[in-house]
Amino acid sequence: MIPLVNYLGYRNRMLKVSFLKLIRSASGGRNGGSSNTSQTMSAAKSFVDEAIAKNKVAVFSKSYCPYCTKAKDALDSFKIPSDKYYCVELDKREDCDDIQNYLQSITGGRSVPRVFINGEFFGGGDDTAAAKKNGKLEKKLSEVGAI
Ligand SMILES: N[C@@H](CCC(=O)N[C@@H](CS)C(=O)NCC(=O)O)C(=O)O
Repeated sequence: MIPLVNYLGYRNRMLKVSFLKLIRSASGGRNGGSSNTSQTMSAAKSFVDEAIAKNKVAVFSKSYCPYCTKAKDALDSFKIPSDKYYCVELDKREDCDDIQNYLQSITGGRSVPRVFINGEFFGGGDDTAAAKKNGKLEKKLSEVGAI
């Protein structure tokens, strides 16, 4: 027979564990956000899809990345109106991994930057800088009404 005091101690510990699990799942996982559950993946998908659909130019960047600076400098030289241009620094977000995983699934690569123009993947940093040099970036931005 289990003494009542032992049983109550065990029950309280189990309740505490269940409560902690509930809090973790509600906040999106152990790291408070990026746990690769289908819920966080679909949130990342919605975020990316919306950014691409609502902006003529969408850039998924990291603040410390030199290739991202290259791409942003090339795009900035064309004075794209702010309501047509969106740039997000993924390293500032807790769902960075989920977003990169989703970007990989739609572009074939998860490196940054990922530059989208008019809903289509345009390229990375080297591609965007090269396209500025050879005139293809200006042509594209102009064709889609971004400038
Ligand atoms: N050739 C690529 C290189 C991009 C690249 O290497 N980016 C680094 C950051 S500077 C990266 O994405 N590393 C992996 C990561 O951050 O997940 C380009 O021009 O975009």
